Amino acid sequence: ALAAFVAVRHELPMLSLDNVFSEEEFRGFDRRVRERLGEEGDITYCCEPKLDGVALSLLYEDGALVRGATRGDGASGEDITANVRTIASIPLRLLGEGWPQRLEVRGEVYMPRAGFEAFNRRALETEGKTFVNPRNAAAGSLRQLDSRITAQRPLEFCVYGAGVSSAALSGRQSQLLAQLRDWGLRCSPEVKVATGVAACLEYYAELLGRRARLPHDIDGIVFKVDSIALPERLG
Ligand code: D41
Repeated sequence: ALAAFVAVRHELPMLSLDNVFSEEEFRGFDRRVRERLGEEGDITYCCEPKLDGVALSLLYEDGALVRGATRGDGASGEDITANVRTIASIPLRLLGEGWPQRLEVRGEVYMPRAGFEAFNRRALETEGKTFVNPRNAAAGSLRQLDSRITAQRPLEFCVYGAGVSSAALSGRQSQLLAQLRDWGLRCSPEVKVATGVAACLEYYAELLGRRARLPHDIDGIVFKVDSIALPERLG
């Protein structure tokens, strides 16, 4: 067990997300995107469920996992490598070929509902206390100084993007996720590309209809301009 976690400064900040809470506000977001890009036509978005977990940075060197760190405040987090190494869906080595010598991926650690229910039942029997929700259970599980405890928790990981990379990656978010999947990282099966506001709203309605039946909690949907060069132009 560790005595404490060591602070990690993110080479590239882990940004946060903006919220919209209505169709009206989403249309406003899309309008601002088109205005700033000088785009008359429909914008293509990568639509992703917003997994309700804990954001994580994973650093791979020569294909080997060398560091796992929490997002923290976005500028710096904590080194939780030992805990991260116990999560089965996080590969210790990247698969396939062509990965950059140095590659940071970012994603969400979460506890699926079924695992949470089972874990909470056991926690009630053995310790007489439970976690309020899967998100708190995931966060508490990652905060363990003894990684043997983390190893017993039903945690899963889904990748949602890349950070630093020693080589250029795909210019589209959707293709980046497909590439990361080929390299052995799990990615949500619910990710879809949608062109224009109507298609985005359809994705939203469809996922909302299945929300209660998903294997994990979500606390929203993330719409990303699919062309990665464009968000950089958008600031
Ligand atoms: O599923 C998520 N929780 C999720 C979080 C996601 N699918 N995509 C995300 N994308 C980003 C950017 C666009 C900033 C790379 C995120 C987050 N950020 C995020 N998670 C926690 C803070 C920010």
